[in-house]
Amino acid sequence: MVVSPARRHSKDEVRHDWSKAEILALFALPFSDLLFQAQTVHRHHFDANEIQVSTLLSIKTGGCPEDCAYCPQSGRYDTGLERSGLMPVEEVVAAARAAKAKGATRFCMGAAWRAPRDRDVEQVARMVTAVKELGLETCMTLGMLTADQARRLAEAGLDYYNHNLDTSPEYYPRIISTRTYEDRLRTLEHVREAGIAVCCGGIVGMGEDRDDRAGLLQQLANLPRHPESVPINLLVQVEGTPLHGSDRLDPFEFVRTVAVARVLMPASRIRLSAGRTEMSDELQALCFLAGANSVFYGDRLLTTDNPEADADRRLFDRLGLRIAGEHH
Ligand code: SAM
Ligand code: DTB
Ligand code: SF4
Repeated sequence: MVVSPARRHSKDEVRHDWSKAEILALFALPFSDLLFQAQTVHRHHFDANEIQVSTLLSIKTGGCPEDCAYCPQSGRYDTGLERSGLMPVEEVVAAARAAKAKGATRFCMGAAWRAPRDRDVEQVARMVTAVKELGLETCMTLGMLTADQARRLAEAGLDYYNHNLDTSPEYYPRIISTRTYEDRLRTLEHVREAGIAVCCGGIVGMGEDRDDRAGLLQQLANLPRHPESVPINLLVQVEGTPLHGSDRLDPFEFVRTVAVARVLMPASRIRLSAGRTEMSDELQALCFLAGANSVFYGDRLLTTDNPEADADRRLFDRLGLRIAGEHH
């Protein structure tokens, strides 16, 4: 097919050269115009009435050496969280089986590590293989990975790796001092090179400004390939963490962030992630209208609450949303 110059700028285009000014201009659109644009892009790339659901499990909880200011699992803050060591494979499989029975199609396992040791990777590789045997997609989030570790997980059959950029490069030093933005980008490269799909997003509501939200989305959208999955987390404020008591984000600004993510990364799954227990059904519906087409499903995130699966089912029914991969 001959590609005309006009077509190069059509709705199909997936760009990697977004400027900050362009992104801020999207944020500044009248709310209805931004949602219309996001919904148009969304419908061009996806079935707008279908939602992907992933269930999370914390396979190693608390006592993390890192100082991420939002995180209840950092060993540096007293959040009253009970620590636990790496879960036995059988327990992980039992949780995955239960998630599958509730309708999840992807199972995401998270560990409170700065980075896994090689022998940890061997142990989690066994979990990946066992969970896959149940017919679920697998995802892990374990901190920084070397190229070899990423390859090892790919060999075990890992489908997705979650590693977030969290915020803009400028705001980042206010949130984490124990690892750099560059470290994160390097792990993402290792995951890509190993052929594992990338799940990468961030957190809003950490006291950052719109420029930082635009800066985070710019980093994500200008990666050599867009992450297949982009979690947008609203900070869950946990007592004892430095960010507890941060100013709440205007809910419409949250919806705008989702909509801009949809426009910038048209073919990626945008996941409405942490923070849903604080959101009304109506606000979540606005997020779906803005292009979010994935959620965490099940009554726990890693250590904090998420809406009950049954409540989500009712919400999806009321909105006419179908769960991706589920038989109807
Ligand atoms: N330790 C690994 C790491 O940081 O890469 C994996 C687990 S870590 C808990 C996964 C992600 O959860 C973080 O990158 C962060 O984006 C998100 N997260 C952690 N605490 C959060 C909170 N209180 N509210 C919203 N998102 C949070
Ligand atoms: C992501 O972006 N959000 C999830 C998942 N990736 C691992 C984690 C949210 C954690 C919220 C705080 C907690 O439950 O500990
Ligand atoms: Fe540790 Fe991950 Fe929490 Fe940071 S976000 S403190 S690395 S568990």
